[in-house]
Amino acid sequence: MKGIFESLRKTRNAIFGQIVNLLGAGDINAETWEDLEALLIQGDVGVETSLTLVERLRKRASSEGIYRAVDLQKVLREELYALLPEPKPLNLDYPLAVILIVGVNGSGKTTSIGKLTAYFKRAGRKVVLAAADTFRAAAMDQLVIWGQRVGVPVITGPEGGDPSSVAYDAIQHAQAHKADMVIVDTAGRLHTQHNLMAELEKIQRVIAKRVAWAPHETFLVLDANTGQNGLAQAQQFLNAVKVSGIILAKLDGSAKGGMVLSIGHQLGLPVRFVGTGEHVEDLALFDRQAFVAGLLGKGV
Ligand SMILES: Nc1nc2c(ncn2[C@@H]2O[C@H](COP(=O)(O)OP(=O)(O)OP(=O)(O)O)[C@@H](O)[C@H]2O)c(=O)[nH]1
Ligand SMILES: [Mg+2]
Repeated sequence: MKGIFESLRKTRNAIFGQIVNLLGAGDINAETWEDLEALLIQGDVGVETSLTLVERLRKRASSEGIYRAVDLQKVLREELYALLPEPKPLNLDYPLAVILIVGVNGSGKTTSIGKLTAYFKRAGRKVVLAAADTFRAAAMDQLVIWGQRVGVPVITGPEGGDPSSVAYDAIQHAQAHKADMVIVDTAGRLHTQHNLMAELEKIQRVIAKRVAWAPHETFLVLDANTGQNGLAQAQQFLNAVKVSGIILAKLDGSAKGGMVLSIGHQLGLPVRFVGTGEHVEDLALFDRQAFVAGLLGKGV
């Protein structure tokens, strides 16, 4: 089982290690700020967030009389941490909690659901899965396999059937069997597929009719390899459904972990979990301190 620190190895080696080196020696000058800004942007932190960060560092350097680059390292660590929204507890404390999972094709939705199910089962919850990706029979089969692996029931429907009715059936099954959590898988879609986006809204509406305040959490799964493009995708999903948090899948293979900073700063969304590999246990609850340590390395 890999943790956040290890999963950020590529991100750390690619860009953030260079940032730490840049702040390794010498006095701060105009070039330091320019190089820092360029490296942050290269590190998929996003232009807006990178500019904000550099501005905050400049202000602090000037107000605190910092002139040695090495003394900026600690300030950088603090400001990276401050960019991440303070996590509130997950909103799942209900007799029947419903989680809706959305995202583009192949982002890692179904795999993340398998891992999430194991995570919540360990926490003592009784989970039912809804295979509301009725687009492809293979997609439902994939979730059924995860259900068997983790040992929870999976409710499916006919191929090409209405995904909302699968969500509806899963909630009914959960109510009848005294389960306390339903996780709904959906078909991957692009924001340009308006009918599919409308379908998501419908699933959300049907769930809301069956269970008060549901879906209690709606997680958008982003592939960590998409970097800043993932943010543009996210914006479109936010227009269709009430996304409450991000699952950042495939962080282990990505050098673009810096995108987490702009997810928090530009979208105002918390990253809740990160995918750290392909196995059932490869899911880490997001932790701000571990994340910043993972970016900068243990020496900072
Ligand atoms: N290394 C790594 N691979 C992952 C992770 N999460 C998912 N994958 C892989 O990514 C691929 C796609 O994952 P799926 O879970 O099928 O993605 P999906 O979003 O359900 O895809 P569609 O249903 O087709 O939209 C699979 O090969 C997974 O094994 C992760 O955290 N790390
Ligand atoms: Mg899937």
